[in-house]
Amino acid sequence: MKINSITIRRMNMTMKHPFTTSFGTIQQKDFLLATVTDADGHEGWGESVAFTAPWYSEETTETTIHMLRDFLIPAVLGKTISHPDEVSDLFGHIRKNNMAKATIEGAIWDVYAKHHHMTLAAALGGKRQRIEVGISIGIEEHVEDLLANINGFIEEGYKRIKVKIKPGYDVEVIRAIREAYPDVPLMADANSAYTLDDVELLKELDQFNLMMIEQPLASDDIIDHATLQKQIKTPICLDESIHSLEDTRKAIELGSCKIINVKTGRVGGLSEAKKIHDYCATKGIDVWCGGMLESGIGRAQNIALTTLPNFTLPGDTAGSSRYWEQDIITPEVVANEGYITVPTGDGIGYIPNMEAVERFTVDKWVFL
Ligand code: OSB
Ligand code: MG
Repeated sequence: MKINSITIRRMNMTMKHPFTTSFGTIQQKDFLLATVTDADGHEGWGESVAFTAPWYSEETTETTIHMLRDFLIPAVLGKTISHPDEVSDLFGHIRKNNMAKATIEGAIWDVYAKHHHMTLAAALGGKRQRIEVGISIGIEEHVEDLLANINGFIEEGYKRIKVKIKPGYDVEVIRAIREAYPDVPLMADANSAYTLDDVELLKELDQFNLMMIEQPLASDDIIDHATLQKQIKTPICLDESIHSLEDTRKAIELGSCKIINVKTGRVGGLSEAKKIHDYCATKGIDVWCGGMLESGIGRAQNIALTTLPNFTLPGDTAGSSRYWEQDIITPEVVANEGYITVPTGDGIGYIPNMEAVERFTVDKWVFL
């Protein structure tokens, strides 16, 4: 399969509702789409999950443009590859910048699957025909608004609720949710907002039977998380700290977590995500697929990844309507009673809605 052309689009889409985490609020999504074509005219799509500002990780929309234009696209354009796993070798001389790498690698996986007339899910080795998903709910200034949001999503059929916490918005908020919903599968994501000085407070969360607490401590830490895990019953799930299979191995060996949130962008692509999935399966560590408020293209990739067998816990891939008035794929992603049906068309299985894609495009570069 020869990589014939790559198109990068800078997109600007407005989310229906602002989404607030401990690191800030996002409503305007400024991100990139990559389209890769092979010599037979198959077209694969990928999405960059970097945000405008380096809040979640060090990458931004601007750094991904720089990396793609000056390093990553030149490394693959015109090359012939037989399998997407080879892309990481072509990128081998480029350190980190995982979200930029995953943008191209995801598009190459999609072309590869289309080239072989199979679904991306099947190309990855996934077998599920539907995946179980939960919902990630942002911080609200008033707990009544949070409870109203939770209620709305439970009525829509979502069965696992994730809420964001931060210092000053934690134990009492979780207590209020548990009083209203004693049995709902519930978890909390701190996005690195605490330190080991907060151990007593984090221990208080043990009483609420949470499925897990996601990334309580520093975004680059696996040592303090191991110390914390020894002192709390709630399983720790790592998100920000895990960038590779090697990070995963070290975190598991240290006892830093019992669960891993796999995000393709954070780990540099679907091939690395699959390796992490496979390794965790051998270690009895559950994984689930995280989200980055993606458009339908990134969501489609997440759905395909989640068909792998060790994605045993519901992910954050909610339906399109949770984020957008109009998504950029046809059909849109629909979550029904907490399940998404895996599409059966070739590649990502959803068709980019070019009218919508063009409408949200603010810049475009074609590399031949
Ligand atoms: O930490 O998982 C996270 C959104 C933006 C940045 C980081 C995170 C999130 C989410 C939302 O939790 C996931 C989604 O709905 O796509
Ligand atoms: Mg997270």
